Amino acid sequence: MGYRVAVVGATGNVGREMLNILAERKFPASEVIALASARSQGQEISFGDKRLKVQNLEHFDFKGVDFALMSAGSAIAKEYGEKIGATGCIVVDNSSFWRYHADVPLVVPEVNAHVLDAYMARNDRKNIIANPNCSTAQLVVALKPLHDLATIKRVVVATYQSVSGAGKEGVDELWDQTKGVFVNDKPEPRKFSKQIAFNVIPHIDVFMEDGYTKEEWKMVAETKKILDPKIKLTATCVRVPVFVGHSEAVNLEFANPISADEAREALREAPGISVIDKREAGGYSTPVEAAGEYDTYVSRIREDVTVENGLSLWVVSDNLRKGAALNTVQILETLIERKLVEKKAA
Ligand code: A2P
Ligand code: 11C
Repeated sequence: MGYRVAVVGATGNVGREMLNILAERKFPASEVIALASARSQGQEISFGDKRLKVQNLEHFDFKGVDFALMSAGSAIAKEYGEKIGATGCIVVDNSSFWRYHADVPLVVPEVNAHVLDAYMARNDRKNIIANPNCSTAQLVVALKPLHDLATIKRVVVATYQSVSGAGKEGVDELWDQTKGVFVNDKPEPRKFSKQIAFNVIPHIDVFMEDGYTKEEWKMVAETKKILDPKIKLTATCVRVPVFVGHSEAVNLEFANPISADEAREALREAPGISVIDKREAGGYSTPVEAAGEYDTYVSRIREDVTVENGLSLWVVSDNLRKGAALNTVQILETLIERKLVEKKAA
């Protein structure tokens, strides 16, 4: 017998990718259940070579379900997270709702899998584990081996984030506007605040009082929680007309000396990373190559001589995979590998 796994938000960009990844990685599931809103009830979606009929979350009973992978936004995470967890089902939630709760672990397995041991040993746990924001996940995967080597003091990052980060509506808007430009019938912005086709927008999520956006704030708070609270980080998050794959230009200041060669070597050895770094035309990664892949790609590794112990790099990953669905499935795999869960149906 395998595990019973429910995907909440199965019709969304990330939910569909969760189903793909469960199938691709042959997750040991005896049953996979697709859940979404009443709007999608009865719709059929693909899971490997099978079709699953979407069920309504509102009427679903989680008793006997081992894992709930949630990607249906913060409101659903708030309404259902604790209720599902109370049935004994382990919830891995991809929204931002639970991430900053002190008693909910925020996990990127390559970086802080160990926090799951302490969490799963607690009797008072909510059974909720949070998945980070996509732009943070790929960043901390790349930072971890460098932090271990020379201790990162400060990070300055500019992101180039694809429209799939904004869900199905974001993808549709780029597609419709791009086609519209050529027939002189450009739809008005809906999901984004300005035209996204053939443009870039320095605004993701809502504005905060200090002038940063919430997306930028998330990168600060989540890097501290996952990697090290002492790291200082400042971010500028930008939406670009790319369907899948977030890119990041990262500048780092370390406490100790580190050369580009040492950094490249450490990154090559680290889990979840591919180094693509030839100093020639095309010798770097872009979202087109990263889309559909598991790894975080690191390129353009070079010393920054304008600060003591400085490095610059370019980091690209599939935001729906490492940034969301893959990381979620890796959390389940880690729980199983570390023998932190038992099958309910066993
Ligand atoms: P639905 O397609 O039925 O609206 P995305 O982030 O790509 O926009 O996807 C959001 C996901 O969250 C979709 O699967 C969506 O289902 C789901 N969702 C939204 N609202 C609810 C709800 N009230 N109950 C269950 N699922 C929901
Ligand atoms: C984006 N990073 O690209 C966002 C999407 O907190 O999980 C994910 C938002 C989040 O728009």
